[in-house]
Amino acid sequence: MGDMKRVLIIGAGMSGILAGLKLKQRGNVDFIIYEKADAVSGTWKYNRYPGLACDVPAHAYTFSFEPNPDWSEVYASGQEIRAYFEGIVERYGLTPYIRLNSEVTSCEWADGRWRVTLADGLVDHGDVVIAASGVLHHPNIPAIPGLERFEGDAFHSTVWNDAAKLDGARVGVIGCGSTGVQIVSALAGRARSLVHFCRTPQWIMPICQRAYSEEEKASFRADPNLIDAIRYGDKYQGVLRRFETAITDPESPEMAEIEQIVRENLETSVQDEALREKLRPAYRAACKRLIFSGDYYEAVQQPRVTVETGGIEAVEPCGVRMRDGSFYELDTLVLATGFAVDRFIRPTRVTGENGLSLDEVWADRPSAYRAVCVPGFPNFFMLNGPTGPVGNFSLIDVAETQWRYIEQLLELLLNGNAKAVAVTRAAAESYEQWRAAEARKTVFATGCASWYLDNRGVPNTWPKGLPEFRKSMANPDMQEFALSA
Ligand code: NA7
Repeated sequence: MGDMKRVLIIGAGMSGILAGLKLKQRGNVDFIIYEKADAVSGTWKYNRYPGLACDVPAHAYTFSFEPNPDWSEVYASGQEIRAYFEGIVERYGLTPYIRLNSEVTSCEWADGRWRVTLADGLVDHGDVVIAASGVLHHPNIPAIPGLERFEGDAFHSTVWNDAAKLDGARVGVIGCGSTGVQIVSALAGRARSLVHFCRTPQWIMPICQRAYSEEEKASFRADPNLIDAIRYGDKYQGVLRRFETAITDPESPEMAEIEQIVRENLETSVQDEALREKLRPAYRAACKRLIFSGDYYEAVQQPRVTVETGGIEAVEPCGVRMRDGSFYELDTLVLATGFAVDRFIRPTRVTGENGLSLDEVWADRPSAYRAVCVPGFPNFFMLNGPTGPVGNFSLIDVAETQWRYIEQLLELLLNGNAKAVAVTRAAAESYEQWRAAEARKTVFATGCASWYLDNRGVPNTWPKGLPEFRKSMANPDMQEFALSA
């Protein structure tokens, strides 16, 4: 008694909720979750665009310990995922531990503890900081000349403008990552005209989206093994294994199989030859994050939809001017232009030992030992931090694996066996050398631009599959950590 440790969690998205509920279950630890937004569930709270869904099957994009028999479709909508996380917060009694509208502006390691400051001036102290601030959070607003002079509504996909004209309007969508593809698929039947500005076309993996029937849901409820059979059964695991082999060995038969599926999808789904050639990517499948969609090709073949692969010259007050001089008059312009992917917890100022700031450590690019910790930053752990697995995997799975690893280090602190734990510089450097060398061999590095690549063009990702990830994260190697009593 009297020596209860305090853990400060940053972010009440999926990862922060996970950390909170695990600490609550452990008991005998004081913790709080600071959340910048006015509601929980992170990316699923911010993103509200039409067509938003997770491209990992719903029963696999679920906490392993909280299966959900009620998912209404094979691929859950963003709204339903948000409700799932809100339900978890409720059921685990986490609400009293979450402080909303609380942006953390700085974290400083001083006198063996973390001093955390919030935008509203509040100062808190804790023994441990868990940064669960998300991967794709800060919008990338493209530097297109004239954007600010557009007279209609122009907005990034993460700050959806509910007042914007869509139905019966002339809509443009810039960007054809997963976000742009989902938005275009959803708006195709609604807009008077829809232009998809698609600078670099994408390979599309077909999926079969469908609703679960009431009978199916009842059977999931009655027998959770049926849910496990979807998540852990041969079908989904087979798809995952094929993908993992393909990304780590671009010359494998598995990669050839994926290439054949996406090529066939293009050939058989798009009737018009000119459109088909426009939509044909000039790089390898899965080099950019594969897009999973069952309705995009159908959407772009609708009569009022145009795919524009030319370069944008400028945005003018009434629309978009192309480099070839052509002009699209628009009422609404959606920027599905992705994220500033090198930010992670920043702009929060994080200062570790000897006044070393995370900005200095990450001056070249963000990196982290096993994606969870940084040398010089004791008792500071990240969930879904830099260099973690990001390619078409369930980030819930990833966060759970990382949590089991972090938990073992945390336990040393919580039970008083150590006051501080930090990864050594040597361990972090040798890990990063191995990781970057392996990452160069993945399909992500075969010659396309994507948000996976760092500023050297090296994928900033875990370079293997999930089974290897779980194995490598099973137990911390304590020789790689420095403990202080
Ligand atoms: P992505 O996958 O980073 O896609 C961004 C898209 O925006 C991509 O098509 C870009 O084209 C395009 N883009 C960015 N800037 C411009 C400019 N200036 N002009 C034209 N086009 C531009 O982001 P998403 O939000 O779709 O998806 C991110 C992740 O969220 C996704 O992978 C899932 O993990 C969930 P480019 O390819 O660079 O030519």
